Amino acid sequence: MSRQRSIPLAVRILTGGFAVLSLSAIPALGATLDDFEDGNITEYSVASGTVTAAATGAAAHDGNFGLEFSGAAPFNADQNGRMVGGTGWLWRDDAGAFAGQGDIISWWTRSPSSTGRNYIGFGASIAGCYSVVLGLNTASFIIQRNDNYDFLNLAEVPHGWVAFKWYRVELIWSVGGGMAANLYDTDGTTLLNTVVAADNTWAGGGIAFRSFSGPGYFDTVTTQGPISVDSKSWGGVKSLYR
Ligand SMILES: [Ca+2]
Ligand SMILES: [Ca+2]
Repeated sequence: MSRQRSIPLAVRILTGGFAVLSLSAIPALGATLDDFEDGNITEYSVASGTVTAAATGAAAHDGNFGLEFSGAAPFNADQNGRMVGGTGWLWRDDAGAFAGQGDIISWWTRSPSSTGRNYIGFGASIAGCYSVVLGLNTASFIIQRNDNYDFLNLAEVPHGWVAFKWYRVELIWSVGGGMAANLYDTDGTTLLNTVVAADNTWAGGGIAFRSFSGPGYFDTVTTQGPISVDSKSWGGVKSLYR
C-alpha cells in the first residue's frame, strides 16, 4: 500500500468523522429498540395466546439475528376465551424499547404466506398496543388498536403483497395521536403505500409482535426523532423522513 493511497484515505476518514459529528449535532435521538443481536427474546412477555418464536439467523435482515415467529403454531384460546389462529403476541415495554408520540419508528419485516399476517406493535404495555399490520390474507395494509391484545381496525387500505418478501415499515407518530404508516419496498426507500389513522388512547410504550401463517420475520426496530417541522403537517403524508 503506497503512501499516495494512504493520504487520501486519511482525508476520507477525517471527512467521515466530520459527517458523524454533524449528525450528532442533531439531538442523538436515533435509537435501536431491538435488533435481536443478543440472540434471545428474554425481554418479552406473551399475551393473548401462546407464542412459538425465537431469535434466529433466518430472520435476520441485518446482523446475525432477527425475530422469527413459527408458522406452525396451533389455534389457541386467548384471554377472552376466543380461539385465535396462529400465535399470541410478544411485547416488551422496558425503557430500552420505548417510543412515543413525536417519534418515527422503523422496522424490517418479511411477509408471511398469502394466508397470513404480520403485526408490528408500538405503544405496547400490558394494556395492549397499536399495530401496523401486513394483511396478506385480506390484501390490505392496516393500523389497528389492540386493546388487551385484541383487534380493532383504525384504518385499512388495499395492498397487493408479495409473500416472503422483505419490506420496511415506517411509523410517523405525531403528538396528539396522528399515525402515518409508510410501507417501503425491499430497497428500504421506494414508497409503496401509506395508511393514516388517529387515536390518542396511548401516547407511548414499548414494542410488540405477532404473526400467523408464517414464518414471520422481524428485525432492526429503530427510532428517529423528533418529527421535523415539515412532517407535522402530515396530511397526505408520504415519505417525510429518510
Ligand atoms: Ca438483527
Ligand atoms: Ca434480546
